[in-house]
Amino acid sequence: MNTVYKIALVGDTCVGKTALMEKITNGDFILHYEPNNDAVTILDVATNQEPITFSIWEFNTNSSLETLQYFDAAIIMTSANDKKSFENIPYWIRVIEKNNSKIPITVCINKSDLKIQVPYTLDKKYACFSISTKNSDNIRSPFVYLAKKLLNNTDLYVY
Ligand SMILES: Nc1nc2c(ncn2[C@@H]2O[C@H](COP(=O)(O)OP(=O)(O)O)[C@@H](O)[C@H]2O)c(=O)[nH]1
Ligand SMILES: [Mg+2]
Repeated sequence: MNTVYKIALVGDTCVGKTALMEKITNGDFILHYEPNNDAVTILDVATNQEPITFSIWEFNTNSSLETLQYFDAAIIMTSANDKKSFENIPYWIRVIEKNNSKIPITVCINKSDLKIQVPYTLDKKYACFSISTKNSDNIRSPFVYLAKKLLNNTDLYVY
């Protein structure tokens, strides 16, 4: 059995968390907005070290933040056209680190297809990826980064 790593996908509403999960599981891109309850997506990742499984939990406004203590990693998502979603990055970092100080965190700036740049300076210790779920641009990168971190192997190759 693959080792399963639990990943928390957090961020403001409407940044594209569900859209990314849908894209990953079946390649569809949802155009309309549907608020959803916690949803879990399973992603099997083949690597040159060992196959692993990510169990990705999308957090919404009702999610218990204390459950973050049971996670192995976190993705904070923002949206390129939503200034507030950037202003909330420090809040998410605080909440994650309060509950689980050691897990790897990555920031994902979604909707890069909109060609908008919100000026924001992120602490260098957090990896940051600009992605477009809509165009599938760079959507593997946060997961490859987390796989490398979790398997503690910077040379890890993800197929
Ligand atoms: N232009 C653009 N729109 C996106 C992208 N990803 C998601 N959206 C749109 O953003 C809205 C909110 O997406 P959703 O996944 O429901 O957000 P969530 O609340 O974070 O789960 C939807 O209308 C999506 O179609 C993207 O990469 N580019
Ligand atoms: Mg959602």
